[in-house]
Amino acid sequence: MKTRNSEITPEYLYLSRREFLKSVGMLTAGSLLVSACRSEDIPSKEPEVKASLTPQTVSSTDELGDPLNSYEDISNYNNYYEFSTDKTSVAGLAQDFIISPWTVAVGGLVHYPKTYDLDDLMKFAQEERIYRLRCVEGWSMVIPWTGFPLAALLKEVEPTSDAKYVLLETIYDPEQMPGQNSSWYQWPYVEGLRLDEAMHDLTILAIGLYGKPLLPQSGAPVRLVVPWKYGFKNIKSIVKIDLIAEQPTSLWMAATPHEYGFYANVNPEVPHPRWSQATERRIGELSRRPTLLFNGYEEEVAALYEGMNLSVNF
Ligand SMILES: Nc1nc2c(c(=O)[nH]1)N[C@H]1C(S)=C(S)[C@@H](COP(=O)(O)O)O[C@H]1N2
Ligand SMILES: [Mo]
Repeated sequence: MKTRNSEITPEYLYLSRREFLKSVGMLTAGSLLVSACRSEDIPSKEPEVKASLTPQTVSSTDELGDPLNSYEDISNYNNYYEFSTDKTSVAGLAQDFIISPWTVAVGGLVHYPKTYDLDDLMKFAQEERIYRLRCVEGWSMVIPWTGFPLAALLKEVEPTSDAKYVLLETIYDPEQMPGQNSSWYQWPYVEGLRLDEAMHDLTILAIGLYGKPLLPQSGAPVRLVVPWKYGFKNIKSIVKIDLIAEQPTSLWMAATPHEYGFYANVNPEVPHPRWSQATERRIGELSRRPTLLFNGYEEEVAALYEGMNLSVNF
């Protein structure tokens, strides 16, 4: 039985999306779960129920002291071309997107291929990660995600020694996604990472933000977040993950290869062919701020690219 997002939410929420939205700001996601999952009932040492979203956002800034963007900004200014190329229209067009049932098929060059449903994904130990998201268009936001390292999932399926890259794919469903009827792009949306990038601790699969399950416009029910790369690498509504031997071609590389490359590491010194990447507009701020190499995660990720010419491998 298919369930519309705006009606009853998946088993893991035990609450309708409408009630849920009504409660936004009054209750935390943790307290909305069945009583057995209430955070105050969870023993301090070994949490009985791991399958709950982070109860609440504790910090109001990222590690650089930048304030979080508001839930409203994050949920109403979106790039999701399957629904619209107009950022402020995505939320409305995506509101009835069906996110349950949902599965993510993980296969290719792995020892133990597995199809994960949402309950399976919820069983990974969830963490809150406050990350900057820097879109290649020159704007950025600070977002408190809930999710788990992609590495945790990859370790379960055990990539073979031939696996060098990870290919991720968005759902293909033109009936629900009007943008997929456009022949400008080769649908479905696909993105890729080198295996070591995918295994990096900063790389997560997100299922929530601000302690609430993802809304469709944010890539529900599960999307990639890889914070040192341009926003387009952060593929939404994933149904398939394949371990492969060769570097894959993403939707954006296929569309405009001279503008978008595989690595897409945030780099203020490598301009887009049509604009500078030296500065960015933080949503909610008036003046532009300087863009940071690797989006401010240089210390964590620079070692992945030792010896590589970052201006060639854009
Ligand atoms: N499937 C899919 N994933 C996608 C996109 C898209 O159009 N389709 N847009 C990308 C771009 S360009 C950006 S900047 C981020 C935006 O994420 P947000 O809307 O949650 O801020 O999603 C990325 N993931
Ligand atoms: Mo983007």
